[in-house]
Amino acid sequence: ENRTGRADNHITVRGSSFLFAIAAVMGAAALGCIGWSRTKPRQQRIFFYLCALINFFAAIAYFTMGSNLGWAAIPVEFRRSNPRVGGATRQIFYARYIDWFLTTPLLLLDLLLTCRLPWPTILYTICMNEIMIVTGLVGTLVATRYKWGFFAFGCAAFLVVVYIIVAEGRQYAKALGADIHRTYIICGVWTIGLWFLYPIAWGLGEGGNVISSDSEAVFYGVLDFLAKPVFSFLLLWGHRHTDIARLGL
Ligand code: RET
Repeated sequence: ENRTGRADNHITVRGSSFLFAIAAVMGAAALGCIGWSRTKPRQQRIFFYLCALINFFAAIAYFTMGSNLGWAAIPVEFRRSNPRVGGATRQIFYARYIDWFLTTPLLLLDLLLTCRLPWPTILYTICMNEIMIVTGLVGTLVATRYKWGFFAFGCAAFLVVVYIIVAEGRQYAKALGADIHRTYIICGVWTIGLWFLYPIAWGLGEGGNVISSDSEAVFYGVLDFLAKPVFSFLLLWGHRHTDIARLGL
């Protein structure tokens, strides 16, 4: 049973309520970032504004998905191991990817401005990240097994992003003193640990059709909660004594 009464794989009313709950949390987090920013002079607010935008974008994306909008019915490839009969479709929320396209670069900016990487490296990392998101979107909309080709390109781009955060960023952060270094390590470990779970959710849900749409919604929802509001708090708390001028901003 689901909102549209279709038999195909689609979130239920409870799944929809979960999405609305996440939307509310994201909205509250965005307001929290704005409120907190007002304790600082305007020149010192860049991280607050980035985090507010990340959570505001996500609130709108989750409102969209909770409202049962921003999705397409994509045919599920028939496999002997898959009990679903031919002609079945799966609900694919492309709205997620509009959110991720806008918010993952902002999350990376939060992290890479913290370690003061040179701008060409930041630009390169963000473009690799966009390759990852767009190939994930294309892959999820493709009905045939070629989807896994796009997934592989996305994973390759993701590994470049991971390398820059783990290897290059860490070197730069170390030069900025103990406080900034610690903030970078905490937020970097948090990011890498969580971001690795997204392709797993993709493979089990949108890609492989192994878990239900409701389970996928909860999987991504919990990840997004940890990767956006909780990340924002860790980063802004870590920067509470940072003079932004030290980061060349
Ligand atoms: C996809 C599929 C293609 C391969 C890879 C992926 C990774 C996605 C990631 C998404 C992160 C999203 C965040 C959202 C905001 O909170 C696109 C699933 C590697 C890492 C952090």
